[in-house]
Amino acid sequence: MSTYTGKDIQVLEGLEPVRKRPGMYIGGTGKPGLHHLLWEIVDNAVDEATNGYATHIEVILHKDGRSATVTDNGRGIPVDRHPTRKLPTVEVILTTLHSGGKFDTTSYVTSGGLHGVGASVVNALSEELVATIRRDGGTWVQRFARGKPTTKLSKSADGTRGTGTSIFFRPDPEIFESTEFDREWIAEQLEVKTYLNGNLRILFRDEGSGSRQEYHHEGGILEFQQRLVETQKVRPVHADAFFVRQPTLQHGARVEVALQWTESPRESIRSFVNGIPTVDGGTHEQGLKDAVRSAVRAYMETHDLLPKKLEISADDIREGLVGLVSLYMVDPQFQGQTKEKLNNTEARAVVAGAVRVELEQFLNRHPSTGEAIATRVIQAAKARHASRAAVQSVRRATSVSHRLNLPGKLADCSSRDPGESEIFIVEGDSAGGSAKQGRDRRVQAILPLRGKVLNAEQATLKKVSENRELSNVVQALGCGLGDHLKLEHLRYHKVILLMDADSDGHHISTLLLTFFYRYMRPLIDEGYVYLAQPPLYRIDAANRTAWALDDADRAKIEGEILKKNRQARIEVQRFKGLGEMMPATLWETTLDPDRRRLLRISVPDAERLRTEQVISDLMGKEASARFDFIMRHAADVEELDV
Ligand code: 1YM
Repeated sequence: MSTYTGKDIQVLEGLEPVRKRPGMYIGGTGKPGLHHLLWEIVDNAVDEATNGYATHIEVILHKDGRSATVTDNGRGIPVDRHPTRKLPTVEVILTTLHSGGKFDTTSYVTSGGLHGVGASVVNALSEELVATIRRDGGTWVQRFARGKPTTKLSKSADGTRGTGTSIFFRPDPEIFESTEFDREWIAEQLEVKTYLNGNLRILFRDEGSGSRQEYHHEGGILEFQQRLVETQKVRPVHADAFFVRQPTLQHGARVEVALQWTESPRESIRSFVNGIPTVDGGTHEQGLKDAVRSAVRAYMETHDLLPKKLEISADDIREGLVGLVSLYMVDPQFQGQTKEKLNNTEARAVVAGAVRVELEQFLNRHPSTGEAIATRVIQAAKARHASRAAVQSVRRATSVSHRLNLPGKLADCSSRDPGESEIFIVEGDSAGGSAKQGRDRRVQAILPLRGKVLNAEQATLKKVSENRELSNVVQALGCGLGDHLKLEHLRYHKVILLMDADSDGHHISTLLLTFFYRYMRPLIDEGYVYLAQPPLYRIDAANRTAWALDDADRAKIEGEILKKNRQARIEVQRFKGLGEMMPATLWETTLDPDRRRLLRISVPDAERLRTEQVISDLMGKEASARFDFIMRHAADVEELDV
């Protein structure tokens, strides 16, 4: 292992460009950009650990929730004088862009490309940063503000034991939309790091809540794989997962893969390069897919398990697969908007080569597993053929004669202009009745739902199209679904879910949102989907009537009334359901565009991946988890006065 000294550094430029165009360096100035700062510093500490110099990492989220300290017990960033800059090396590292031996692949092997640039970018975008280094028997401290040193590097203590680096930073509110960190996200990402580096220990302390959590997963990605299968509540079709670790490959690469087929109707592959998630996949993921396709196909051919008349696609082979691939390589190149897609062409063959033969041998050595997987693949292929037929029938129903095929229960509006038209999807016939009478017929359509809404998360497209309630929704909206969705055929630009404010209502909303998310995603992306907010209470006092959405709202309104008149007689009526509300009341509180409040459902880009996770984690088999989901996520929804 070569060692690092000041002379390895290539000096490029100052930090002004980072503050001028932060997006170029961290992808954006929203929540992911903010957290990117933390990942950069953590990755430097993790690098020090994976290179064998550090064993412990501590991450502290400070009480303000807007600043953090990351500490490792590695060698400590060098404090010697930089030969050309006549400054301490640590100062050069923190104040110049692209500085650092990490680009010189001989001195640093495992850092994640873009992420190696890190520390100076974090410094540039922090209101304050303090580097504390223990090294050569002393403790050195230097402070910075917005990338510029505010003190010189000075020795603050002698006779220090041990070595290590500690970086405190507080992101700059002038740069970021918000500087508040998300503790759950941080905890989750730190834990993932420990799955990817089985030897690593990370201690996470949240001073806000006083909680401490140590992450350490010796089982590595195999353990991660099992955990994913458990949290997604999908049933595996074979007991033991496939696992392979190839520590020495061409191009200095090493790879680890874990795979398990499940009953889930979708595949879920997560990929990582040098311990960093590659959200958009890339060549390594492609290599894994190549290997899976050819190994499973070869196995099925050898054992004569391929049905004669059934055509089997690569997607069929991966249906239900929960897989992980973690690649370590020198000089990874990333592409795409957020630089989260691996681009190195050699990675495809490296990963495919590391997995293909091993996987085929695994199948041959475990015949019951091999057969279970083959059965799963055949089932997927059959379901695909059946669902293609189903989609075609839905398509016929929605496109050919648009108007003639509207569901019988729909009370349509008279306008034909989708831009001004709204559809309320209402739970139950009696609420539907009130809504039909109370609405503005010109632009408001009502579709009552009666039967059970299917949980789309667990169902195939065929099942979905057989569910009467969902197919009524699809027909009423008129735009088709899945790959065949045509937004220009959507008949209403506001699709509003109107449900009771109780747990049954939340449940139905959740099921419908899951369905939209999985099968009609563009509706959510375009901001066409809303939740109506019917009141829970009617409050009467002194000839005036007010409506409260929930208990907090009720307390607030009562407080206001009592402030005006301490003797006021207040009468409160709790609605048991929308069905018992008079049509006029429903209009006044919930339907009238001038007075109602709607929540628009949105999934910001950055949240997309996590939403994906939350949906599959929580929409699994357990009913109670589903309630949880909507209760917590109601707060994520953007509030609009429409
Ligand atoms: C809390 C963050 O940055 N630790 C850390 C960083 C470095 C070293 C040790 C280090 C590296 C080398 C030699 C070498 C460095 N990173 C860079 C740069 N923790 C944290 N711990 N001696 C110490 O690379 O050979 C330079 S030193 F610039 F590359 F990022």
